[in-house]
Amino acid sequence: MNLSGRWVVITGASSGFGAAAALAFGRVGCHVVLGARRVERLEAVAKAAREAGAASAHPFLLDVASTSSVEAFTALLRAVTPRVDVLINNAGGAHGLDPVAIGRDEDWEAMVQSNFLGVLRVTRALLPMLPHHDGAWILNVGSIAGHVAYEGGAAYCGVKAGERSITQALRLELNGTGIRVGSIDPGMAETEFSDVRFKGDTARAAKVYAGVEPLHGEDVAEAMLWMASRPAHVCIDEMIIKPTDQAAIHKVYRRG
Ligand code: NDP
Ligand code: 8X3
Repeated sequence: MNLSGRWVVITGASSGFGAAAALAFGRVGCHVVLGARRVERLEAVAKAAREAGAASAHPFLLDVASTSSVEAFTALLRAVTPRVDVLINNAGGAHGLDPVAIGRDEDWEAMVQSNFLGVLRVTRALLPMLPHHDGAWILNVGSIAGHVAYEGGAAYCGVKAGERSITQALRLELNGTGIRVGSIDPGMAETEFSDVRFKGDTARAAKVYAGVEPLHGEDVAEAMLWMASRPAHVCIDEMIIKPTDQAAIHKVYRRG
């Protein structure tokens, strides 16, 4: 379906997949509404989306870990549009790679708040704005970590597995409304993800991608755009997208 003129809300749009999605949906003439905590970064992404062809671009402060922030974001959103055609629940990430034995409460809590509760909060707030029977989409960003666990990933893998359950439950709850619900579950992608996970230790973050051609934000954004532009009767329930060098979560081919 033609997405030109449709309203797309993207959480976590200040970097990585979210920023790339703002440009991808902007390029096809959508209105994009962008949420994240770093507003200056959002403003730069919104400007780039306008230059790429967005019908309009709105950068609004959003902390998905706070119900009052989600409510304030929704009020700003309602001031620019009564409807949302595509909601991309992308905000999130990993904090730390510690085994459970030495895991830290603040890391676990941050991951639950953004990746899991954030999706519930934002979806609850925006659901009344999604039209029935007109090709609307809720697209949650999960991870291959939600399919297979790894050492040091108990909390992150757990919340991404939880995100899959939210997607599945929501699809059942919305059956009959015409609102589509799906998830995109990427593998290794070079964004700010590892910088955040390793708390600014850029050398450690760079090692994650050493010798590998990882996914880039644009690869995932293009897949999101493809999912959202299927005809209204087609729902892509789940898409796993990985670098060719990553055959499985534990099997990565490294050159040199
Ligand atoms: P980035 O770190 O580049 O982007 C994360 C985005 O989430 C930023 O825009 C950040 O904005 C936002 N964010 C984080 N916490 C909050 C919050 N509490 N409220 C609002 N926004 C928040 O990483 P990615 O683009 O890679 O990550 C996007 C999603 O993709 C995440 O859910 C991540 O778990 C998932 N993912 C990433 C993979 C990878 O290898 N990169 C693979 C599979 C899934 P700000 O800090 O400004 O608030
Ligand atoms: C991010 C991918 O494998 O680092 O969700 O968990 S992984």
